[in-house]
Amino acid sequence: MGTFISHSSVGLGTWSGGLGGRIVMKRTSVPFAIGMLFVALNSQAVQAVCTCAADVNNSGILEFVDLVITYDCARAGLCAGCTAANGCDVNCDGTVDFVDVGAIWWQFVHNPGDPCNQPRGACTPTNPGNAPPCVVTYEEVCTGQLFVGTYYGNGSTCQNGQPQPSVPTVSEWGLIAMTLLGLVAGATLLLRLRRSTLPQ
Ligand SMILES: [Ca+2]
Ligand SMILES: [Ca+2]
Repeated sequence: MGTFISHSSVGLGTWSGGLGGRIVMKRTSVPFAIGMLFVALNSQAVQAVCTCAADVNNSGILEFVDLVITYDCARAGLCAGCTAANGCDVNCDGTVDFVDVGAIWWQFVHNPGDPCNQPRGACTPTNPGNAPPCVVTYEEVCTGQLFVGTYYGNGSTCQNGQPQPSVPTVSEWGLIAMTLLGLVAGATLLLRLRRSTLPQ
């Protein structure tokens, strides 16, 4: 089988070989490769910045109608009013949902902290009348005057219109398992000590 030799156009080194090929990296190209990696990572970091822009109708000010427009987009896909650069996807996660509504509300009432990164969970709204039976949003938005709903805890979700409790993460399961193992080990040790101190 013939040998294919390729020269990288960005100077990252030379790859040679057919199926049994090997990578040959010139020593002088290593710092350049590291530099390119930093450039790539930095450009990704710049792209990842989200301004959490709540002026979804691009009117120049944050107003209650921004909230209504985003609510209608999340509820019924009525998104014609979302004329900002990111539309109504305020938190830039690729979807328009009630967390975006929460992020607007957070700014509308001048709450401190990052409006796009607050804990969220399932909520069963009672207001407005056309609200879905279960939405995922921030607790304050859920229980406040916007949704006047019941909040089911951070990390809870909605499935088929019903709130679902939060499931512990892998690390939380690990902590639970370690605690149980520690309790069992402690009880075993106590039992052995008791037996050893009993008169024979
Ligand atoms: Ca606006
Ligand atoms: Ca979003």
